Order: sequence, then structure tokens, then C-alpha cells
Amino acid sequence: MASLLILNGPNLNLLGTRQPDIYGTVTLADIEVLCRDTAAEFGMDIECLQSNHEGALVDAIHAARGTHSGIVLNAGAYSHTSVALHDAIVGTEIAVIEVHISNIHARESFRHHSFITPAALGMISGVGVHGYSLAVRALAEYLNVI
Ligand code: CA2
Repeated sequence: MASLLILNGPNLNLLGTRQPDIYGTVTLADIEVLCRDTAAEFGMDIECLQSNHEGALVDAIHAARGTHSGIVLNAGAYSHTSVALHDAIVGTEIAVIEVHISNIHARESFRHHSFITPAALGMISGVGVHGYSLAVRALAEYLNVI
């Protein structure tokens, strides 16, 4: 059975507790259920991981090679800063769909650039947590499990 890694970066463990005007009221646990249910529609399994540490996210991308067919990645603020995450995706050649809950282009200019986007298959931003479900569907299509 194909398995996807749902990888979330810094501060996303706070979802549903603060800034509901930007990120809504859904928790990370709710997002994991959403991803699991969507993946199951396509006969896929998921593993979920969240870390506030850049190196742990790099390690998770490396480890995904061989164990997962693709990654749904919300790297949070590291999206805007991390060449290391960009290099990890390029280096492992794993299929990544980048997700942002908010529309990063409608926010502060420092959020407009993502180091993840050029290394990813695609990027979904601004449709709320629905973006995670769309990303799972996009990977299912890419991996031909539909
Ligand atoms: O829109 C997104 O998903 C972001 O990746 C979220 C990041 C932000 O740095 C990116 O620019 C866009 C921040 C996640 C922090 O989430 C919080 C949730 C509740 C309370 C505080 C932070």
C-alpha cells in the first residue's frame, strides 16, 4: 500500500489555539484525520510528523525516501528561509506537494518567497486546511493510485 508522509513544521502544533482569524480553529490532530480519510479514499496510508526543528524536518525528508511515496509538506516559516529543506527535497528526489493554510502572497512580503516551491511538484496556498486534502489527492493522481 502506498504511504504518504504528512510533514508539518514550526508552530503548526499551535493550530486551533491562537490566530484563528488567519489559521482557523482546526487543530493539527484534525488535519491528520482529514489526511488519513482522504488517503484512504485512494487506498493509501499516511504517517504524520510535526517538528519545530529544521534538522529534524531534513531528517524526516531523508527517511521518507524508501518508506513513503510522497510528502505533503507545510514547512511553516522555514519555507521562507530554508535552503536546507530545498536541498533535502532535491537530494532525495521525493514527490512533494507544498501546502500553506494561509495565502502567503496576500500577507507580509517576507512570506512571498518559498525555498520549497521550486523543489516541489506543486504548491497549494490560501484554501485553509482543505489544502492538505487537495495535496493528498494531487499525490494520489501523480502516483497513479486513483
Ligand atoms: O499558512 C501557512 O500554512 C504557513 O505555512 C503557516 C506558518 C507561516 O510562517 C507561513 O508563512 C505560512 C506559521 C504557522 C504558525 O501557526 C500558528 C498557528 C496558531 C498560532 C500560532 C501559530
